[in-house]
Amino acid sequence: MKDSGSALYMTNVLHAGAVRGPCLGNNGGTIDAVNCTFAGAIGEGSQPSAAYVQYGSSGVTTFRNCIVWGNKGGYLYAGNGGTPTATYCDLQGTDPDAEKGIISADPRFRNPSVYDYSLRSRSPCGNAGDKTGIPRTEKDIDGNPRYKGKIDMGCYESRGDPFCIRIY
Ligand SMILES: [Ca+2]
Repeated sequence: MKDSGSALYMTNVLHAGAVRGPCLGNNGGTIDAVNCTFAGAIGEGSQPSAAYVQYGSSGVTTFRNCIVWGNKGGYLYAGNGGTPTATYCDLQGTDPDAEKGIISADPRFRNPSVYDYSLRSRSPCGNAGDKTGIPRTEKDIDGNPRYKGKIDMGCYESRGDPFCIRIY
């Protein structure tokens, strides 16, 4: 997905398993990504297969409550100037920054091999998002309430692992 000059607001988007090019690119546009998950880009093709590519210095991109993890070609790539802004995100290959809510830890996806990027229990992304401006009625990508405890990073609000009983 590439923004060439327009304004794009995206929320609760799962971008998984891209085989060619970046998950998201910005060439002079304004992108606001909230509660999105960018994961599993395979990295074929000639373009940098990063999760995000900044093509020029004029584009403005902000990531908030997003997970960027497991993309073969890299993560947030600002090749031609301009730097995306990220707060309350889990970013692979980035130094954690507690002041900005940035972590860099395995998000504990449930089963990426079958494109299940929901969160397991004890995910570091659980309850780690920023609720500013997000309405109480907000739903996640599956239509489940976003406000379950504090809000999570990524497109899925975690519900915890299924309850299991071990029978001997
Ligand atoms: Ca939560």
